[in-house]
Amino acid sequence: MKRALITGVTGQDGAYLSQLLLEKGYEVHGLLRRSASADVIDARLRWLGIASDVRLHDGNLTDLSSLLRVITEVRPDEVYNLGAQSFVKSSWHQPILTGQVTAIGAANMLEAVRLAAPGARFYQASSSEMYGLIQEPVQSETTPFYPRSPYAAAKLYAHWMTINYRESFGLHASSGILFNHESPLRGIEFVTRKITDGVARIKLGLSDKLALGNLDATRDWGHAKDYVRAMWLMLQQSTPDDYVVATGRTVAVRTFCRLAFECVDLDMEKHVVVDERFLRPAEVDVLLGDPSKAKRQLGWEPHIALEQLVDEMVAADLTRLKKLK
Ligand code: NAP
Ligand code: F7E
Repeated sequence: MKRALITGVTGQDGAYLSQLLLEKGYEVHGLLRRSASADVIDARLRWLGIASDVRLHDGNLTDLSSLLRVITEVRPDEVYNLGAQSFVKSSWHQPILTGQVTAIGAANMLEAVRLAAPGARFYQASSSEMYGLIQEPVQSETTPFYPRSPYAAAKLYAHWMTINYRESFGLHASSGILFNHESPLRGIEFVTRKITDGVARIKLGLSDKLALGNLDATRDWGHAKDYVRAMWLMLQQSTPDDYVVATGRTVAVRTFCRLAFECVDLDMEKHVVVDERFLRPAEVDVLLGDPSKAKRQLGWEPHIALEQLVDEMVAADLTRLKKLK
């Protein structure tokens, strides 16, 4: 039985990846940072019905000693580094913390793997945010990076450290440059979930307005379930490498919003207001990924279309909120 260790196991991707690996017969271990809300921290794992199947270990990405202890205890075959301060907007409010967790945290994981489990395969959660002020209209593995936030700068450091550890120490370290991916388990602060939650509230009469920021930004949005499969495929290759994971279609926030309102037969124009508080100091206007390398080498392609994703998210938020009513 293969053993996997996942950092960020309580997040959106950590939950879906745990589910996928359990289905494949893995023993799944997760790093859990201490929280004052221990009773709700595993909500996503519970939502998927797998909380009791994932073995949780107390540790923190900023504490190398804890990572060394956990890796020594678990002796993983595969390590997925998904833990991060992942909200771009917060990275301007907490730039140093973002660097400590998202950048140095990845370096800590690479060091812990190099010292305690050098034969393990390593996955780094890189991000399309690294392209930032895009240098090519369609972004691939060869497109130059131009980070536009403390988050993106931190991810870029972690990305290059992953490549460096592969080249310097021969670690089987791969990095997935994942474009935005969403699901009913997406954090409520991200725009897609904020929209589907807002639409459900308006439909149920709990609210009348939805305040958003830049409606013109466009993103290449996929489903998290499809994207965790790409992570796993990367670690099944004999040679480590870097891959773009995307759908190849980009739509504006406004379009996502319109689709969500259409799911419940409402007109977004009557409910959406623009609030400057949700604008960013520097914006990433457009992202559009070219997943052809992942398709060619991993045999990966997305199965869930944007319209299906929006439907699923709106339906899940309606169900959640009806229970609270
Ligand atoms: P998420 O839902 O925000 O989850 C982040 C996870 O990191 C949570 O489990 C969080 O734990 C954990 N974490 C934060 N600080 C930590 C620390 N100091 N020590 C240990 N764990 C810590 O993110 P996601 O959407 O699943 O994304 C997974 C990864 O992919 C992240 O690295 C993200 O930056 C990256 N990524 C995401 C996307 C996307 O569109 N979703 C695209 C590209 C890359 P708590 O539950 O305790 O907060
Ligand atoms: O913003 C615009 C906002 O916060 C998307 C993370 O998973 O994907 C995510 O980062 C767009 C931006 O995600 C609101 O200005 C408008 O242009 O959902 P988001 P993100 O910043 O793209 C990447 C790939 C990651 O790696 C990150 O970890 O939507 N927008 N109005 C808004 N965004 C938010 N959050 N809230 C609004 O009200």
